[in-house]
Order: sequence, then structure tokens, then C-alpha cells
Amino acid sequence: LEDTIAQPVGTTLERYIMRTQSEFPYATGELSQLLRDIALAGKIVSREINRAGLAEVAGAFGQQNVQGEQQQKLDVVANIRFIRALTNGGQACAVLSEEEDEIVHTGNVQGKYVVAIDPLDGSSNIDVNVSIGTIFSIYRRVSPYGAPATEADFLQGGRRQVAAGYILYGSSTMLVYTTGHGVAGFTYESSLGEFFLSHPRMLIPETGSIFSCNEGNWHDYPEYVRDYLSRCKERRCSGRYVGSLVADYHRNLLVGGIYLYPPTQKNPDGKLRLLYESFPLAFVIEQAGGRAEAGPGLGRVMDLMPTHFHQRTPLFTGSYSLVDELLGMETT
Ligand code: AHM
Ligand code: MG
Repeated sequence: LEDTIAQPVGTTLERYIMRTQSEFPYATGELSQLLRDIALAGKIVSREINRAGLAEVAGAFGQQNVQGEQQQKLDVVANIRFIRALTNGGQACAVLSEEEDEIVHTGNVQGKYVVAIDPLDGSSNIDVNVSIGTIFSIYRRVSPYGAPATEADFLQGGRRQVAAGYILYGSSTMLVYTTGHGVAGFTYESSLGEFFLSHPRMLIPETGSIFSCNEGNWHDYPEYVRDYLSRCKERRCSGRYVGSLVADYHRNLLVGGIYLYPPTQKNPDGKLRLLYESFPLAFVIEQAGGRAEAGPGLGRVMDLMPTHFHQRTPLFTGSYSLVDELLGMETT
């Protein structure tokens, strides 16, 4: 931790990974390479996102991209970019993506890691030029090296994550990740093509005055959630909701607040996916001093045991005391 804080100004992600490699669970350099691969795909996706509006303009003039292909949807493009980077990097034997029903085998059967990823989250915001993000979670495989990855590699539970994080494509592009030794954030300098360490030791404020949820679902929320939100309003807290999980979560991580995706009548397990949304964000928030819970009586998100790939879970995450207060609400 001390080393992390002492990083000089101008530290690139590359240098940071090298300096902190000894903190990694197995410290052989493979996890470092995996993080580099994710960062590389993040840069490419960031570029695609920045050009998205322009491609529309070009399209309006009858142009196609250089390969003469029709423009693909950005979430499909992001899925291809991340899988390609993880395949070429060699360290991941398999990827589970929100965009795919089944495991994608990379062919790197000697790879020691598996990656669960939502390549581009916030689908409703993609077409309207509002912040979106990538969320990723990394496990060391439990299946034997040399053989294809199995379902069990991805269903180990949140506590077995060796690294997790997200990339936010916002007013700047940022990469935030943890390997279980605190959380560090990097801001992308596009003209240099580098992520620079901008947030060396991210800690979420213990409390805050922001609540983030889709209030359109008010009538479907359980009573304890409505009571909690009423309290927030009595205190004159601010409601802030982009509808992109990474953006809402990142804001609350920086300034303090709570993000809620409660169960609803339509989605009794909430909407968010456990393996590539809730687990990684729970790991990061706990490493930043915050909390991530599935609801009163349901326990820590990190303790949940998944039974299938695209499983959902309710999520209440953010500043410790705000989540604590929510869990203390009367549920009968
Ligand atoms: P997606 O995976 O289809 O993009 O959906 C996930 C998104 C999250 O980014 C966001 O927090 C949530 O869905 C918003 O849902 P809602 O529109 O119900 O508020
Ligand atoms: Mg998603």
C-alpha cells in the first residue's frame, strides 16, 4: 500500500503494473499481461466510441468503414475487441461475456485465467452519446491446464476473484481496478496512448448525499426500499442516475453515495448480472472501503455462490454507512 501511495506523478499503467506486480496473488507476470490486454482493448474501444457519432455522419454521406463493411453496433464491436485482445494476449483460456450465451474458448489451453466481462454496459446510453463502461472480473482457473475451461472456472464465487475493475468511457476514459490491495484509477491520455495513474488510492467516503436508482420503478420496489428513499429525500439528498452502471457507480465511489438496483415485481432478482457486473463492482467497492449487499437478509454480494452464468442479483452498493442504513430498514 505504501508503495502504491508513493507512485510518482506521471506513472503509466505499465510502470504501475510492473512496480506492484509482487502484490499479485501468483506474481509470475501473467496477470500483469492480462491487465495490459484489457487496457489495450479498452483503448481501442475508447477510440471506437469517440468516433461513433462521426461514423454516423460518414454513413450519411454513403461511406462505409475501410473494410467496406457496414458499421456494427458498438456493443458488438466491444465484445469482439475484448475477446480478441484476451485471445492474442495468451493468458486467458476462456471468456464469459454478456454478449455470449456460452463460454468463449480462446484456444489458450495453457492460460491460467478466465475472464468474465460486460464489454459495453449501459446499452440504452450507447446511441445517445452518454457515458458507458466495461466491467471485468478475473479468476484463476480451477480446471486442469491444457484442457478447455469449464463452467466451474466461472462459478467460483466473488471471493475467488483475483482482480476486477472497470473502464469508464466518460468525459475522460478511466481504468479502475483492484487485485485485492486497494483500488487504483488511471486516466487515459489519448494523444500519448497511455493510461496514467490519476487516483492512486481510491477510498469511497464513509457517507454521502447521493442516491442512484431508477425511480420509474418506484411502484415495483419493496417497501423497505421506498422507505429508505423517502428518508433520503427527507434529508434532501440528491438523486443522480445516468442509467449506466459504471458511471453511476464511479460517481458515488468518488464523492460518496449509494447505488440501488432492487428486486422488482418484473425482476425479482433485480436486473444486474452477478458474474460480470455485481461481483467485480463489489470487489472494487469493498477494496475502496465501501459495501455491496444483495439486500436485507441476503448478505454480501461477494459471498453469493453463483449457479449459472447470466444469473442476476439485486445490488445495493456504495458508502458504508448508507448501505448500512438501508440494511437496517424494516422489511415486514
Ligand atoms: P445492459 O447490460 O442492458 O446495458 O443493462 C445494464 C444497465 C446498467 O448499466 C444500468 O445500471 C441499468 O441497466 C439501468 O437499468 P434501468 O434502465 O432499468 O434503470
Ligand atoms: Mg450490462
